[in-house]
Amino acid sequence: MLRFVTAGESHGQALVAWISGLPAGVPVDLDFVGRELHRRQLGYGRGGRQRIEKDQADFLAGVRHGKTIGAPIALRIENRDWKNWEKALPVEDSEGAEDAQRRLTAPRPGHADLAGAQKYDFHDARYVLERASARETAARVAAGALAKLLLREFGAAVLSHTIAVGHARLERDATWNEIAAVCEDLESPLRCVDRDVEGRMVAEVDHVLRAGDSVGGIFEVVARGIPPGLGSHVQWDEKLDAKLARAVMSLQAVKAVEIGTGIANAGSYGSEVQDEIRYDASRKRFDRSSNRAGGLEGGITNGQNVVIRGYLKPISTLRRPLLTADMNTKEAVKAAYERSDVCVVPAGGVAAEAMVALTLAGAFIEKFGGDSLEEMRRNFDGYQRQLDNF
Ligand code: EPS
Repeated sequence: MLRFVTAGESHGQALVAWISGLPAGVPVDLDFVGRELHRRQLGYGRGGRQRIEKDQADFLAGVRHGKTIGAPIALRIENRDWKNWEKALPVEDSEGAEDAQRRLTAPRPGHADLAGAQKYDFHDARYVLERASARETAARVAAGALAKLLLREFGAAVLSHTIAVGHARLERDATWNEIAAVCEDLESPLRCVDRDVEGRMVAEVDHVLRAGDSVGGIFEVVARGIPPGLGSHVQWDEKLDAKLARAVMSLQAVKAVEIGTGIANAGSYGSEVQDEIRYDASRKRFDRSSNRAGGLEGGITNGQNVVIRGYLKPISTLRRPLLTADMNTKEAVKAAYERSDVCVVPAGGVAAEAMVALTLAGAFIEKFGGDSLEEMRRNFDGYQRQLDNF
């Protein structure tokens, strides 16, 4: 079973990820991991923090001579900003340390601040926001890069692009080649495949920057090369669409998840929604005339691209803050403002790629599992023969 967890506060020493269940023998391309981390840091509308950080994963365990060894993998991503926070977030308490604390007692509507403080009985949201921060997604992206490297061995890839920022929205489908090209283009401001639409997205970000506001949007993750038969229809917690929805929903600020064109489908007739089946004799594979199901039927992959969208609410930190109630005085005050991003849709997409890749890699391991990559490959090849002869 593929498992991973993270640790780390946004302004603590480092983020840490622990990943277990990858087979031995998966080549670990460190440049690829670094590039994935870099991609997550990009995007128009990010705050000043990205000029401080240059995320890099240091592998501490589980990778030797450039390959996984089947043992748990541990990695660490340094927070360069820590040096500015050592006094505010010291590990050991000391005389006078209280004065250096950067307390936050005016909880931001929409943030974990108040609910988290109540839950843990803190009268200051600092420890809550430090862990709730989307900085944590850097650790997920490093773990996700390992999942992508496993998927790559089986000819599968996971990418994403931006569908909407605020009111600016891409109203057409994007091809895989377009998505691949925009993912390659690290200069693209918002990773949208259409330059005109992207221009309108940039204008949305400019507008909120001026107004002291923030903006959300929609990203779409597409996984290609996924064989039919991953996941299962037999039990609720084995359904792969449910696992993917949970994985993407777990990302900070994601408030809705859509598989394929699920939202539009709910308002359409069956004949307009279902993807007709045909047989491609040259590939010896069944195929579809369209992919509104987003590659999943009954909780099982059907061999089409897996398509999953995440809907991000606007960031809850606002330069022109909303009203709130102080946690201690209970007085009506303006919500706290800290340096922040105003738009994170492209970064959210990269983090979602990682979550989708980890979920799909988990499904691959469940179906084709083995202790080594070669054992897994034998199982995969045997299944391909089963499909050839179906
Ligand atoms: C975040 C607030 C900002 C973001 C941060 C997430 O951090 P800071 O307060 O240090 O400027 O930049 O995201 C990252 C640091 C990152 O690498 O994604 C928040 O409150 O969630």
